[in-house]
Amino acid sequence: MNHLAEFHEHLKRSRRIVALVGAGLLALSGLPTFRGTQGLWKNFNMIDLATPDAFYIDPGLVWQFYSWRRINALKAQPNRGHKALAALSRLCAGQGIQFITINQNVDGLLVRAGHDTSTLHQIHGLLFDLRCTGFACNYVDRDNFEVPLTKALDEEFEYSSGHRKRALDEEGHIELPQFTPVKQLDEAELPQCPVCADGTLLRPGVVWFGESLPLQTIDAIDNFIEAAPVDLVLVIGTSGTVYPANSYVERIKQKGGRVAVFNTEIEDGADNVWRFRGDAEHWLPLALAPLIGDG
Ligand code: BV8
Repeated sequence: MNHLAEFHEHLKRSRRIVALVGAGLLALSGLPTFRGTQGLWKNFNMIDLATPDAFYIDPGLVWQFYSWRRINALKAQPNRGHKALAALSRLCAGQGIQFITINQNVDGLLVRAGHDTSTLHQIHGLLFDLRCTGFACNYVDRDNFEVPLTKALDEEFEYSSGHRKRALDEEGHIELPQFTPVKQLDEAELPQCPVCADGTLLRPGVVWFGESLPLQTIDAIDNFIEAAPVDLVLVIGTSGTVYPANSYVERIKQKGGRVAVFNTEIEDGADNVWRFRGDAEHWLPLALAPLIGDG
């Protein structure tokens, strides 16, 4: 516990704090992470579906994937980890602490947990924004929570927690979810741009692999990190494999910032990183208690 006490002392002295959030914060809200056995949807690797090529090749498949993500994100509830981070975001301004959250997740749960939206950077976008795929069209439909978006996307893909406890087959291997054929949808059955009105498809307002991040978001984060040394970066539920999200921690460390990792899987290290091994939902309220209270 002196580990926690030492962290608390630093937290109380910190004037500039960054939180970097990944899919691990979603785990206890019942949403899948991108890697490990949970990173699958109907036997498709989620990473392979989060690409422009996948959408170009089979927009119906990708829209079914994102419809499943939308439905499950709306069903999920913010957990105690979301709420602790949101509470921190709301009190910082009043206590003269400069704070931002860099959120890799696209499910909207931090907003629903009450996070100050002026300090929340959705670097990979949001499932509930839709964008036109037309080259010259800049139509965007923000905060669209409609379910289903079209009749063809009405199937409820249940992501039951049972998926997590995969049965073992006779050789003791983890059984992958039974492959269930995905419906073949044609473009006429998918969300279309009301402005183009010529069948041009809408796409989820997220950043796919191989696409650049929103420039104004990148600039805002760069400005925050470059303006003055960051005292503390909270690295919450992320494998740190996705660029450029994974580059921020090193930049903060190099300027003297301290690092606290909240993850179920953390390697040991002889450095001065605080390691909170376990569920982010358990550790975040304890770690942030000196500022957000024990509520
Ligand atoms: C860009 C939106 C440049 C979509 C997402 C080859 C080598 C290296 C890099 C690249 C490469 N090829 C391409 C790249 C760059 C690429 C990249 O990083 N690829 C990776 C796969 C190697 N990056 C990009 O393409 C980015 N753009 O670089 O632009 C550019 C410039 C100009 C012009 C063109 C291009 C864009 C990346 C954005 C991808 N979109 N999301 C969607 O969500 O559908 S990222 C997606 O992955 C999610 O947002 C998710 O957050 C993220 C996965 O990372 P994590 O959040 O870390 O999740 P993960 O499952 O990996 O880990 C979960 C962690 O939680 C684990 O550590 C686990 O132990 C822990 N955990 C589990 N349970 C708990 C827990 N922790 C605490 N408590 C628990 N209960």
